[in-house]
Amino acid sequence: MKGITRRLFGKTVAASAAAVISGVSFPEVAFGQPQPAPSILKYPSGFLWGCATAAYQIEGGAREDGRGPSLWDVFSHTPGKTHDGDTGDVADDSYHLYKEDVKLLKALGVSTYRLSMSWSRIFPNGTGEPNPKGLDYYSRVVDELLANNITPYITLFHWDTPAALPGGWQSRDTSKAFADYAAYTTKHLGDRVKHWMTTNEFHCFTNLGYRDGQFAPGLKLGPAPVSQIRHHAILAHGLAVQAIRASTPSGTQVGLAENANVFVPVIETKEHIEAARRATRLDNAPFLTALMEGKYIDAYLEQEGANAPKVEAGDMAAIGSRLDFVGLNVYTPSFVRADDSRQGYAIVPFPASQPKMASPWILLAPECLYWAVRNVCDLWKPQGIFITENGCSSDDVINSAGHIDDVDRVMYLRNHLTHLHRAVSEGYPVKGYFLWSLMDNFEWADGYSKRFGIHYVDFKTLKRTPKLSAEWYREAIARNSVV
Ligand code: GBH
Repeated sequence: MKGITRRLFGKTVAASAAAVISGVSFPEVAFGQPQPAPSILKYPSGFLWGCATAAYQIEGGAREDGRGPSLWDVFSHTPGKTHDGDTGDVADDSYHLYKEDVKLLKALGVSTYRLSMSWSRIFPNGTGEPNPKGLDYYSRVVDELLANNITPYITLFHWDTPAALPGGWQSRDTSKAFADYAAYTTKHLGDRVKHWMTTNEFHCFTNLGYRDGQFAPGLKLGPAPVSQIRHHAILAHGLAVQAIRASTPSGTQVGLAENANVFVPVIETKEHIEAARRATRLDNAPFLTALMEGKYIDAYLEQEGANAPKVEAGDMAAIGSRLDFVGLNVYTPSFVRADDSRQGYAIVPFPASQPKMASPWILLAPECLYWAVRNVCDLWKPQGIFITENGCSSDDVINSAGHIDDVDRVMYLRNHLTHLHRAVSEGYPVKGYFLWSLMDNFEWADGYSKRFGIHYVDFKTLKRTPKLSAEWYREAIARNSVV
């Protein structure tokens, strides 16, 4: 403001603003007066609030009561694969401390909890003889949740493939073994558990595990085997949906948790909105699109050419099995614009200045929660949508008063829930929201270096401490509203 005093500057701005708004009438706002509660950001009654976790990330007890090793045990014990060689051997020790975790949930006031089960706890060899002690653990967790009025939503597979299965997802037999595991487990818990998710995030355990080598089992295979692996993964889902329906009472709800790529139109015009929809369909072609349409779309088959998956009779019908809900794990989107290329859209890269959370891949763009819902609903009209994961890492520190004031996580959550509210208020069938995560845990290849919890975990003592974000979430849940 060189050469212009602040007072003068203020006057200039006021004058030009007055010129711009002359002839336009604004509603009267009583500045400085207490405003009514923002009822506009209230969620509908019956909206389900929850938290999410995954077995290998929280349980520990890796060698207890007959649990067999999973590919993540093998991978994390291989030098150089995870941050500092961290493993899930102990993690949050929820295998022993689950009652404490249910208390945390209870204190938040959530009505639901999304957890996953370790396949190799229940079938130590992936197939064959079940291990009753494994199932028993989950039965106790379920009872503890129900006794506290918290509805369990269970994911059958969150990446911890039993290590004993030959070839892992390279083998079609793994899809069948998964369906058997799904049948057995849901048959035994189906009297109390009414909501099941087959798998979590196809991209991560297929592409990242077998193509990029970043996740277990750490392989770098070529395009043809990888597209076959992706096929086995969605086939496993489809066969499991059928197995669950055959093994559980009617009324049981079946879905999955998928990190479909989310596209946000650069500007909300018809052409860019259509571009976002096209991108959603094409970019998710091997996974969600195949599930929702019961086929691989032509553009994907063309793109894969000779590497396209080998599909057997009946596969696509199983893959396209009707779902009761689609769960979406949403963290960050891509921005997209319409163009005159063959595919009809172009991704607009993030500028270097796009804000990020503590993990470099979590670029902040809270519109993603609205567009995740809208793109999927406009394309495929699912019966119900859950946000099965949303949250962020933050560089949490315990201050001298012993508090963790994660105002950045609160910002992230508040903004995402504001955009989700828009989807709800426009009538999209969003039934609930699961915050990732209940507590800090084993963050896969990042080990314990990234914290996603709304409860802080001291990994030496395993003590859980609510962060500011936990207090905030409790308040939002109590008021059923963005706060
Ligand atoms: C979800 O994955 C998982 O379901 C959950 O288990 C996990 O804890 C949570 O999100 C937080 O990560 O390092 O740039 O190569 C989200 C999908 C896929 C995002 C792998 C991070 C690595 C990006 N993740 N990706 S990079």
